[in-house]
Amino acid sequence: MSQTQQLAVDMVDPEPIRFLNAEGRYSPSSSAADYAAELDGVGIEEYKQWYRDMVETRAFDTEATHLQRQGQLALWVPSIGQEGCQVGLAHAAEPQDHVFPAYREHTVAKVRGVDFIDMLKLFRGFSHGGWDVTDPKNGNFHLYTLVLAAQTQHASGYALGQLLDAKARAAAGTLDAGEAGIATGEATMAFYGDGTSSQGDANESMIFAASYQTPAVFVVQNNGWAISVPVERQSRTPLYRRALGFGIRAVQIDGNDPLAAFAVGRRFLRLARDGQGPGYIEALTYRIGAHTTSDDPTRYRENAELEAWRERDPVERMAAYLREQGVDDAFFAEVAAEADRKAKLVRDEILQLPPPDADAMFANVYSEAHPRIEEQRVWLERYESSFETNQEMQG
Ligand SMILES: Cc1ncc(C[n+]2csc(CCOP(=O)(O)OP(=O)(O)O)c2C)c(N)n1
Ligand SMILES: [Mg+2]
Repeated sequence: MSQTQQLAVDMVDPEPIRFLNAEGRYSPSSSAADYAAELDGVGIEEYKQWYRDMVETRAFDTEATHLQRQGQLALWVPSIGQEGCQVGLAHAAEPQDHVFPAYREHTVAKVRGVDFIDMLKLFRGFSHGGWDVTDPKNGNFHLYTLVLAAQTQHASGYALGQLLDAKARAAAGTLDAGEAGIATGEATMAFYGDGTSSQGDANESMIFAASYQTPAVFVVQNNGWAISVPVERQSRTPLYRRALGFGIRAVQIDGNDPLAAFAVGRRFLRLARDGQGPGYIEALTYRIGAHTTSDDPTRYRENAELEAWRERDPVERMAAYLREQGVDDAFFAEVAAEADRKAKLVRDEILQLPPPDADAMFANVYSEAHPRIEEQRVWLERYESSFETNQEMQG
């Protein structure tokens, strides 16, 4: 056995932090006790909203997959199965916090205020990003990033900026520096996947966060797979231990338990805002669907694994918890009907959107005119108009 394997075996991991068991019963793991107070003040209305967010996003997600299958989207990235950690973490964030997603964070996007229709625009090729990050309605939710780990650098840099701004305010005497560090009053959360944790960018981002003690919280949704590569091939240790190696506080949570995600997210974000440095949350979850609509997971994973995770579905778990609290059938029926209504609305709206102006793709490359880009624009214009000429000739 190599030394690396030996080290991995020697350290004992605490149980992942969990409040709801697989059946949705309140049954905290030993590691959860320290976080229970973070749920104080969260009442049944909040829990019902979390459930609604998950169900509406799932209905939208399913509709988006249908749209792709019907040729209306170029690609779709399903998030079914991962709504639990997303809903908890999204609600743990404060309005002033910033969120840098990968591409599968549809529940987080929804909670922060992004419209479903805007989430589809990118995948229909109708927009370079989908939504306006500077519009306050979109909750500081930055653009989806398909280049793995690029967003971890954006997030780490943004958090450094939050810290430097706070330092400048402290120097100007408008902010109390506090004893533990500089309280920024706002934090940055970066989402990425288990596979992405192997990228250099993700690791460099953690070095910056640790060295400068920035208010960054890294969230790794460990869904077991990077397309067809299992997480065991990516790492000889549980992923959260890597963050410990960088000197970042890190824990592992049950990623299908919205309560655990909320409690740990709330604590880590608050510590970050208070000047106590960065955090790292490894959420153990599973993607129930394909990696994207271009993938066929039956080629690389076992049905038994999928079924075992279906048993731990975050939406079902939350429903069971709500029922235990006395929430009745009428609520669940109303949520289901509203989710269907919104999914249908998105379908109708996306099909009616006018196609974008082709010039926009050239206009957005450089801030000023560029001869090569102009050459390409003219070429496309001529090419497009050649069809009109042909049609006229045929007519
Ligand atoms: C820099 C870069 N390399 C490779 C890819 C191709 N790619 C897209 S998704 C993916 C797997 C990512 O897995 P993970 O980080 O676990 O996220 P998940 O898709 O499971 O949410 C790969 C290799 C890419 N988009 N960007
Ligand atoms: Mg993954």
